Amino acid sequence: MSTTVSDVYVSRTDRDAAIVARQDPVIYGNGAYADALSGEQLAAYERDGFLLMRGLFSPDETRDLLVEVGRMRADPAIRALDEAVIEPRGRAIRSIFRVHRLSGAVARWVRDPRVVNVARQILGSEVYVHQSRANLKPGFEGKEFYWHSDFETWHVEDGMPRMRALSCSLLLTDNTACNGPLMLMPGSHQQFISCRGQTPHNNYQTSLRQQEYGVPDPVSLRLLADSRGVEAMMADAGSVVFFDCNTMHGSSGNISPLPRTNLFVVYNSVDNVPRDPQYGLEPRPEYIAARASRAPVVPLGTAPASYAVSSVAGDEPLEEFSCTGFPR
Ligand code: 6CS
Ligand code: FE
Repeated sequence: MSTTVSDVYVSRTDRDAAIVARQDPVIYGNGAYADALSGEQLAAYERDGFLLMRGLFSPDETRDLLVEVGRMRADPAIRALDEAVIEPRGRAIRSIFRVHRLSGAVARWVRDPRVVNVARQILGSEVYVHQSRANLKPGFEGKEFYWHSDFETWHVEDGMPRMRALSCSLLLTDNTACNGPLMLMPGSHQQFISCRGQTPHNNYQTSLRQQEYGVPDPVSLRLLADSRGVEAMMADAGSVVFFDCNTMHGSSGNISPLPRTNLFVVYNSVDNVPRDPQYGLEPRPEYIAARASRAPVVPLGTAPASYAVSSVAGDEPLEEFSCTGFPR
């Protein structure tokens, strides 16, 4: 007799929105799988669903990675790739995905023990990169990222089984009150908002520019916000925000003259490997959700001496990115 495993986190149906209590731990194991965070930091992450670590990377390291993102932004070969997502209105690049495969410096950053060991400790296992991206949010043009749970998308559209993944966001520019800082709802990771509306095929072709499915309803958002408010991650460049895959977050548009450029890596537990997407959806492309390349991230023994591109020669072999019309 075939048994169908009922989905704990049903979403994207024609049923009304609903709020479901989280059925997964936040910290896996007892936080002893790696030794990166203190007991106090772990407790804060478990309570809030995120942790801000100010000044985790030095100004030099942060500047070198910002220069590297700027190089990718200016490279016509990269702009021609699907990995480069354009703003919904205008021509500026909104995000560059799979940056850990397009840049040796970023390939090194995702292995930096200051970030990957936090993920290994919280997720209680070895981890691999489910997704990486640079959200550029350029001055004047950077549009908002409306409220959402990443897990809601990764569960429905990528088939990620459980809440055993997290995002690590390195602020490459100061995130201020004026340039659209990342905002999170403390405690929201403990509730899963089931969203109404069936996902169209190839949804990613619009959702990465402006999300229209998997958008939580205002009543549910109000309930989460009324519970413990909203916190804006206003911090200097070099700071890092770790946030749980289900923490409700978003950011306003950037009409300031200054960019708000953040580098993201999504670490998923090797014990939480995505299956098929739900509802018969086609798997999203590799540059958005890793399927072929799920090798566990091997932490560097120590933090690199520098992230200046000249210093990271000899890194992991980067996949030759295929693009028409430009030399490899
Ligand atoms: O669909 C995704 O995977 C992406 N969408 C959002 C709004 N955040 C996570 C991720 O970059
Ligand atoms: Fe997100």
